[in-house]
Amino acid sequence: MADIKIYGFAPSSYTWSTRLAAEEKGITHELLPVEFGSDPHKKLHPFAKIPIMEHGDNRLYETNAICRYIDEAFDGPALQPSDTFARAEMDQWISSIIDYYYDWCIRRIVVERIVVPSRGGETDEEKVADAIPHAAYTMKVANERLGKSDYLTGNDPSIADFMMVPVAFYLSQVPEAEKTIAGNSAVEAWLGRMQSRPSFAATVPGPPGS
Ligand SMILES: N[C@@H](CCC(=O)N[C@@H](CS)C(=O)NCC(=O)O)C(=O)O
Repeated sequence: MADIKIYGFAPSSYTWSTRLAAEEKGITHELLPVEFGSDPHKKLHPFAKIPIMEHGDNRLYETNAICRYIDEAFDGPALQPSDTFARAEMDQWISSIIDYYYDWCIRRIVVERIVVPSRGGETDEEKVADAIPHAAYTMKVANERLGKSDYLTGNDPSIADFMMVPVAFYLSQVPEAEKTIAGNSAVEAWLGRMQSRPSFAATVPGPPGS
């Protein structure tokens, strides 16, 4: 039996981050699907989102809460810095990823470019074009930080890095990469480091529909 259950779908950015955290911690997880918006789903998550984690009788939603729980409930490598400032910086990055990076890079570009067409819809080109300078700016900010250390909060990866991986990886896969992430050498080097970790190979989702 796996150490924890994660309800979600492999391509979901937030689900992916929790799976990365589990792999990095060295625990096993079982990925279980949900029927979006169904009563069983709402029983697991009152706002009908993914991911949701179960560990015995403990059930949690919200990616940051899940990643922290994984880190603190199990033995294994620390996924959070011990230094007070670095820990606060991790919180700063997690909030920024959820509030700014996810919105500009994922919701307005990647979802429009990859998810919408994969479901038979049409990309809102205006929405994508409007988002490009904002997404480029988010990458510039990350690039400045990653120019100072190998990871977002120092010399070891933390939950902030595991939450940034889906954003940066998906953005690097769309044509808008050229105008947003490309040329940010520190982000590109960081993404290369993150992609070379076994946790990435163990969790990277296939193309849409696979
Ligand atoms: N604040 C939540 C956000 C979760 C979220 O938005 N998940 C997306 C998938 S990556 C989702 O459930 N989307 C489906 C929807 O919005 O209906 C978290 O941190 O876990």
